[in-house]
Amino acid sequence: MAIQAQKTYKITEADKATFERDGYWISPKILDDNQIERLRKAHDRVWSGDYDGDGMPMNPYRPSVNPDALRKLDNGWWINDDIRDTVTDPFIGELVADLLQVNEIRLWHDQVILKPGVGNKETSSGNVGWHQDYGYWQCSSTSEMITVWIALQDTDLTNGGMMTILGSHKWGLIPDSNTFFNQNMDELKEKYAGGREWVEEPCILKAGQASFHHGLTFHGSGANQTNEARLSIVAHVMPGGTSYLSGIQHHSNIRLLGPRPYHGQPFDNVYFPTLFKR
Ligand SMILES: O=C(O)CCC(=O)C(=O)O
Repeated sequence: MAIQAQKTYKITEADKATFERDGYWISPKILDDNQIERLRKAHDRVWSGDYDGDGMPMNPYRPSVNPDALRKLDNGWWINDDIRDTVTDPFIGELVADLLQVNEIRLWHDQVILKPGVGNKETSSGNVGWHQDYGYWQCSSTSEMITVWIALQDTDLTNGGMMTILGSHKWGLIPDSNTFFNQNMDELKEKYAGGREWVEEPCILKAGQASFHHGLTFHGSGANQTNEARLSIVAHVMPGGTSYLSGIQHHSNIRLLGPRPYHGQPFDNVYFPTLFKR
C-alpha cells in the first residue's frame, strides 16, 4: 500500500533528542506522490535548461565530460516554481524551527542534485567526500543550520544514499572540512576521525522522506550502483537573525547582501526567504 505523506507531523521530544544526540533526524514522508512527481519533472526541466522565468541558478550546472559525475546546481528555486514551493515550504520550516528550537527559519540556499547510476562499474565519480556543510558557510554567524535532504525515490546505499557520522556535530568545526569534491573517502576519514569514534550511519529514505542534518555533522556518499539516477532536492536553512561574519571565507551568498556588505548584516532580504515564523 502507498505510504501517505504526513503533512501535519509535529516534532516530538524524542525527535529533538535524536537530533541533539546524533546530529541528524529522519522525517516521515513529507512530500506526497504528486509533489515527488512534479519535482522529478523539475529535475528533467532544469537539466535541459528549461527554466521558469528568465533568470539563472546561483551556481549553474556545467556539464562534465564524465557522464558518471554528480550534477548539481544551487538555488533551483530561482528557476523552477515547484522547487521554490518545496524549499520555502512553511511545514519544512516548522520542522526545522522545532528541531533547532528557534522562532524563525530562512532559506540559506538550495541544491538540486542528480547522481547518475553507474551499475556495476568501479568508479568514484559519484562520491561526495566527507565534509561539514558549515565548512563552506563560515561567513554565517551560526553553525546551528540544517540541511534538509529530500529523496525523490527510495534511497539507500545501493543508489549512493548519504551517510552521516554519528554525533560528529559535537566535534566543532574541523579545519578545512569543505571537502565535498574530494572523492577519496578513506583519505578524508583518516584526516577527520583523528582518534574519534567514526560511526557511519546510512540515511535510508523512502521517496518523499528527508534527512535533516546539523551544519557541523560530517556526511558524504558513495557510488550509485543502480541503473537509475538518484534525484534529490536539498534545502539548506538557517535561523532568523543569522548574519554576515566578514573576513573569514568567501561564499556566493555574500554577494546577495549587496555591493557593500557589512559585518553583522543579517541575511534577511528577498534572496533568503522566510519559511516559517512563530
Ligand atoms: O547528495 C549527497 O550525496 C550529498 C549532499 C550533501 O552533502 C548535502 O546536501 O549537504
